[in-house]
Amino acid sequence: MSKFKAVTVLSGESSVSGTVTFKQLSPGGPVTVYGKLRGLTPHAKHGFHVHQSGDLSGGCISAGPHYNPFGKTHGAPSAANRHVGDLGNVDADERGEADFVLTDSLLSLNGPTSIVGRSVVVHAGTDDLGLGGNEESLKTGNAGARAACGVIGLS
Ligand SMILES: [Cu+2]
Ligand SMILES: [Zn+2]
Repeated sequence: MSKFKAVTVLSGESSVSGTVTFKQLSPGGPVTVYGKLRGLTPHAKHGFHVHQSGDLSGGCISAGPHYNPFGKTHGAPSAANRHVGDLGNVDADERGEADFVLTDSLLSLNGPTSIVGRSVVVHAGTDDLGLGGNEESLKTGNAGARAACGVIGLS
């Protein structure tokens, strides 16, 4: 059986940092995402996405747009119309920390739409999941500044 594992270490021009681990037990199977983040705004939801590029040479902005190999509009992880990179929001607790596990069926760590070598971005604001009623909502979810980012590397 093939297993795929990848890790991202996040940092940026903010207090936000942490690690995100991805595991996929079979080539076409779902990906489980384990995250531990700190330095977030307490009791806030923060947009959480896979962005297209693993080039962070100019900071998190260099990661480009949400990873979108199928040319869809932005949406919730559960929506039919979503970017592959759309993982919704993470919930920060009263200490500004988020410790979460989620499973996603569109992400892959292998094949033509692999996310390995791309980036994870955590935003300062909340992702409106494409329901904001304006053009930007269908591109970025209006999640605001890029608080921290990191490249997804094979583990
Ligand atoms: Cu993002
Ligand atoms: Zn998106």
